[in-house]
Amino acid sequence: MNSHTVKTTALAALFAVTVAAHGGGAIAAGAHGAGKGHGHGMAIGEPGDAAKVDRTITITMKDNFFEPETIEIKEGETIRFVVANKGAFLHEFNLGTAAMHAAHQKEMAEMMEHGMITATGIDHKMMKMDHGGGKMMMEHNDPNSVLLEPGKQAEVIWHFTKKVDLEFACNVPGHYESGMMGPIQFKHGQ
Ligand SMILES: [Cu+2]
Repeated sequence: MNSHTVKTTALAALFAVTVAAHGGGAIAAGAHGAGKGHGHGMAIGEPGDAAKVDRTITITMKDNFFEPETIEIKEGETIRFVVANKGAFLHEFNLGTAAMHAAHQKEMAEMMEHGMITATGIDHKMMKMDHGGGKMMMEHNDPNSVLLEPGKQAEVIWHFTKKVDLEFACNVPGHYESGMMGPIQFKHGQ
């Protein structure tokens, strides 16, 4: 299977989820939490090893923006992002390409439509609920992202294996559009 086939399959899966959601029936998105099979094939790097962290970067999320506004890293670095939501709304810190964020924004809009998330919180029961057919709702636990309620803090450890056009972004509906995103700039040298 080449990468084009993989992408197509993932898109088809995403489409199937959207259709199922609108049909009010079961939502099947089993691959959502696995990272692999989610369409991006981890081309953006890989989950980092906590024992190999090079640096820690503190990220503050407010309504609706990030501090800092840009992130600088070096190719090959493993970064521990300590992410704190100091706003009044639900926010996400997500590492990905612009295309990944666009796809994820559609998923989050579906999640909001179904009450799994609200403007200010996460319905953990809805997130884990079995909606029939033995399929679980998409649980929001990709290793390249964290979704945080107001006042919460969490870490994302990421190994940036190679230079690629990346953004950090919040894909809670409306936030990316209002500027809650920034570039990840790769710097040369050690
Ligand atoms: Cu946000």
